[in-house]
Amino acid sequence: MKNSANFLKTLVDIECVKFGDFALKSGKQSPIYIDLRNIVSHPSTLTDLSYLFKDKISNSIQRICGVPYAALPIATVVSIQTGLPMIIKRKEVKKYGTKKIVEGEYNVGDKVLLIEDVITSGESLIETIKELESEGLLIAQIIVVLDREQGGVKRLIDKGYRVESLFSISSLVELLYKERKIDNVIYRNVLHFIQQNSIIDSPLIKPKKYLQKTHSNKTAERLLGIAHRKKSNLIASIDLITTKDIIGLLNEIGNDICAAKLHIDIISDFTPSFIDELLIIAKRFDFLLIEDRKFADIGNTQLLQLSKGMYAISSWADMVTIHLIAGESALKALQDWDSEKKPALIPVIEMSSSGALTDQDYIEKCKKFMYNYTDVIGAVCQTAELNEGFLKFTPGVNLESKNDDKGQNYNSPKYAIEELHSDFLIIGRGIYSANDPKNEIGKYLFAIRELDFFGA
Ligand code: 5BU
Repeated sequence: MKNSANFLKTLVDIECVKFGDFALKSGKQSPIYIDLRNIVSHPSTLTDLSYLFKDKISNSIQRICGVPYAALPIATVVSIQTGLPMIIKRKEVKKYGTKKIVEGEYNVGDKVLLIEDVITSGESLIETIKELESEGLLIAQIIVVLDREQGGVKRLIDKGYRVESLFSISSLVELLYKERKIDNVIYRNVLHFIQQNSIIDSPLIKPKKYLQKTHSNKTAERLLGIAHRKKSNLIASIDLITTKDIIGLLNEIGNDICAAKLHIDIISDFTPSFIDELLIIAKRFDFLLIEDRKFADIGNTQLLQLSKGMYAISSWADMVTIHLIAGESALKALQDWDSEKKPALIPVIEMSSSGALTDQDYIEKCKKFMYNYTDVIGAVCQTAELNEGFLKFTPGVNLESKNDDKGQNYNSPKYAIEELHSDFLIIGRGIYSANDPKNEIGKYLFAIRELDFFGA
């Protein structure tokens, strides 16, 4: 049996760890490359690795499972070394026969050790955990071979799991440096890279330039402040039709959003007390409220719709959407309204639906006058570029980017931010229709943080 130092040196020898200048999928350059899959061709190294696992395994473990595919051989060897039976989680459910997702023998309630080769964001582990848990298995322990130190371990610990790693990238390079396998330039480069790329809670995260927008409108300022604090420019569109579902979802994802957007008139069991509940939750989780009413009438009617009726929108909404179809006079009426409680205005100047009539000509007409009104903080749009300081809100965002069958067009968060230069992403079904909205919103947060949206 070899010790940890020898094991790590062997990883370099068998090219599971390489140093140089590598292009990552994200487009970034990395001074270190890690791929433990090659280990299967080196049975003695695989055996050494299984010894490193042995001491760490809790006595209560009843089953071992590896995250497919890379960790499957590792789990197999650990199973042989420890005598603990293994189960396999399939990557895809079989289309015929048993349609099982988990192969092997197990009982509901069995305590499972989950093994992963490398952890970055923790995404594939979370996916596996979800599926094992839905089979009634308990994830009692998670051991990963190498932690890239980019937030994945913390994310899982925050979710309440017991997670350990055999090595972290910094412990790996420290050891290799001590053993003179790498020089101090590589050593420093890798440490610098880890610091720069830590996704979650990095003390190095700086606000991105266009979120440093200062805005004279108080509501815009508050929205920007929340987005900075939470490192989230996500606005959840809560298009649910019962108050219970809305409150339930906001309790789940409230920490991850800077604002919630509602269509108050689709709620089937609305009572004014729902607004009280909504305001308490918004305060507790620190997010703002947008009513997506899309006012589109003459000034006088808009004012009545905004402030009267059972929804009394202006009494609770921080922002409202409006169409500018009625022209400047209707916008002026809202601006001139003298009221203590007045939502900020977000004109819709371009829509996400197929065949929308909001063409370039319309957009330009809107832009001609909307900037003159201090209640206007930005606009809902897709491709339109806004004047400096105005906030761009973009709906039609979905990680799956598959359009729906009712004319909605979707872009990925990456596209919305990098190509459309959106400041705030509005996501509806992508989050509220997910089986696990909390987990799903984590993917959106990961996507935007990976883009350096809030990074240096
Ligand atoms: P979705 O489930 O992510 O497709 O929901 C999008 C939300 O944004 C939904 O409430 C729409 O009413 C809203 N929306 C939009 O999709 N496209 C637009 O151009 C405008 C609003 Br304006």
